[in-house]
Amino acid sequence: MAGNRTFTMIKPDAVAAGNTGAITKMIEEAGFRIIAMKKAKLSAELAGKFYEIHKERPFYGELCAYMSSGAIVPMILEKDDAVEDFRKLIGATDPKKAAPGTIRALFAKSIDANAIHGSDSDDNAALEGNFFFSQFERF
Ligand code: 3AN
Repeated sequence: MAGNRTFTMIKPDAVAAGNTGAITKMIEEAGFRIIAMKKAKLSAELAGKFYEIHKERPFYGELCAYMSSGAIVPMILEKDDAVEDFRKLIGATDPKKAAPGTIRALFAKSIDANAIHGSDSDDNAALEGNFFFSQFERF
């Protein structure tokens, strides 16, 4: 059964461009409730831990350097079918392939600086949410 929570993170390119508010507005207007949210900055070491599942991929080093290059805005979100519906809202990894009107089509600069992260499964949503937030930071 599909779960009702997902995890997202507005990435350094979108935060630096001043798009945090516009992206958060799209998320709320699409029916997601914000359970937890903060502004943070990952060290390269913590970015490496977060993206450990991509360790063997050729872009891993670049990805960790990029994700620790500036502020991010992680959030836990709630909605029915949260993981699947949120992946639809953000669009494909490569913004050139992202459907019109999706967050990545509107705000992403490139395949690595692609504006926003969205969990790919219920299990990863729980792990990723726990990586950033303790129990008392959830509302
Ligand atoms: P998604 O975030 O859409 O689930 P994944 O899980 O394939 O995409 O990749 C994780 C992250 O790695 C992406 N958000 C993107 O920032 C980066 N990435 C994926 N593919 C590439 C690539 N070919 N070159 C550089 N970075 C990439």
